Amino acid sequence: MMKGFIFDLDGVIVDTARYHYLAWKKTGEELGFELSIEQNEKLKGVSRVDSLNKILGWAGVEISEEKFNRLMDEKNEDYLNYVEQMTPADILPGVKDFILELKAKGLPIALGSASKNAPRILEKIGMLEYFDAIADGNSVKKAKPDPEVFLVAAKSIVTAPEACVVFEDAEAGVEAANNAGMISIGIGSPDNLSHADHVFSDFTLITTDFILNLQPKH
Ligand code: B16
Ligand code: MG
Repeated sequence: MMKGFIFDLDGVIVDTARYHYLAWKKTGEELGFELSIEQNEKLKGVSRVDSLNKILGWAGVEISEEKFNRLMDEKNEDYLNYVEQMTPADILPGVKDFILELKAKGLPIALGSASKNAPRILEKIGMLEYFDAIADGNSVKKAKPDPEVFLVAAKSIVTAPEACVVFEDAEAGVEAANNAGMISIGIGSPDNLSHADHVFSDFTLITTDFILNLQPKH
């Protein structure tokens, strides 16, 4: 039986990708570059530093370290202004009930997110207290697809990686879960998440019985 459950944040619990997009688009404009929705897709699950490096690469622009840091700070300020407007209505379909069902069975829940703003977002949507542990951009050095964030999460809930299930919407996140030896459940379209062990379009289609009865990979 699976014993530990790790949730990515953006794209799994809430859709903050549109806020990241609006904020990065403004950064792009300062660089004389228009960020497309397709390019924004490639920033999902990617850390803040790596996201700006990708944007600079697409824009074909080189900047000083000082400007780099200023653009990152400004982007985060804009992003946090959107986050401040978030409410429990922003929770994605089915995920809250799914987590509550696992909690009712006494099973541990952890967050495994690249975001440094994860606790604030969980607070705004009223879900912070549901998590037994939070592994996020503040607690790890290596970005997904490195398994570090999920291994830290599993350790925090004292559960062996093989007994953990990860819910992820990004390709790099699915790879990170696979690299950690965990079961990967993709949330979204099978077209982008072909390496996930199972893919569902949202949590209204997933039962806790199905998840609990999955077999460890090794
Ligand atoms: P921040 P996740 C990721 O969240 C986002 O998908 C990604 O677009 C963002 O750049 C990253 O968090 C860092 O976020 O700027 O708030 O630290 O999907 O890993 O929950
Ligand atoms: Mg995500």
